[in-house]
Amino acid sequence: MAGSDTTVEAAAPPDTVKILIAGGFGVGKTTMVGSVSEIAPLRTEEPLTAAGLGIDDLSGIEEKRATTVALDFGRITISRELVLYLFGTPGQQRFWFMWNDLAIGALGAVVLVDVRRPESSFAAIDFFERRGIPFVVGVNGFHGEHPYPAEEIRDALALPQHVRVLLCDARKRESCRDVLITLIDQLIADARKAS
Ligand SMILES: Nc1nc2c(ncn2[C@@H]2O[C@H](COP(=O)(O)OP(=O)(O)O)[C@@H](O)[C@H]2O)c(=O)[nH]1
Ligand SMILES: [Mg+2]
Repeated sequence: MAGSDTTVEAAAPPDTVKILIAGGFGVGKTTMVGSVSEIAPLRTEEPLTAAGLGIDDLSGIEEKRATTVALDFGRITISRELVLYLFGTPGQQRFWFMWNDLAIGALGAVVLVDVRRPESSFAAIDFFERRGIPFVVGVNGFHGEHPYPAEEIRDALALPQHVRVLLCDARKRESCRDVLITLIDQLIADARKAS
């Protein structure tokens, strides 16, 4: 029948949003992208070598054998309307020249913090604050332990009240998903305020 009104409208494709997963060396960025991604994450890890001795601080992460040299890439579907592309940044200072490129087009970021050495993520926080890129802080407990409440970590990192601080476990999918959803909620709230 010509002009049939039974045509089913094709569902609109989901919005895709680029999110960075940042933070210091060995805080759990590659682990987070791996545990939350629904596609096999692309990793660009290289073994840690003697060249990093005396430069890369391995205290607390002595078991770390590899490090991200370009990026981690993963994807997570939040809803029919929203898919996140996750870009894990390299943590070592000598690879930071790549951060500016990775940040292009990113709507927001998760700054992961190792609860045992929060200062290793100061530079990442500074990076997003300077560029005005919204971020939430995920405090990776390591061994699932959270000795400090989120408010104490906020004070230690001198974060303003509007930055959300969440306790998380980079190894657990649900926990990482919660952090990402908090970031998305914040991005939506910011967009509503601006409009
Ligand atoms: N016990 C424990 N180990 C973790 C956790 N998150 C990461 N790791 C380990 O810590 C090391 C550094 O993590 P990785 O994800 O490579 O850190 P990145 O440098 O930020 O990408 C790796 O050996 C991980 O397996 C965690 O929550 N608990
Ligand atoms: Mg990594």
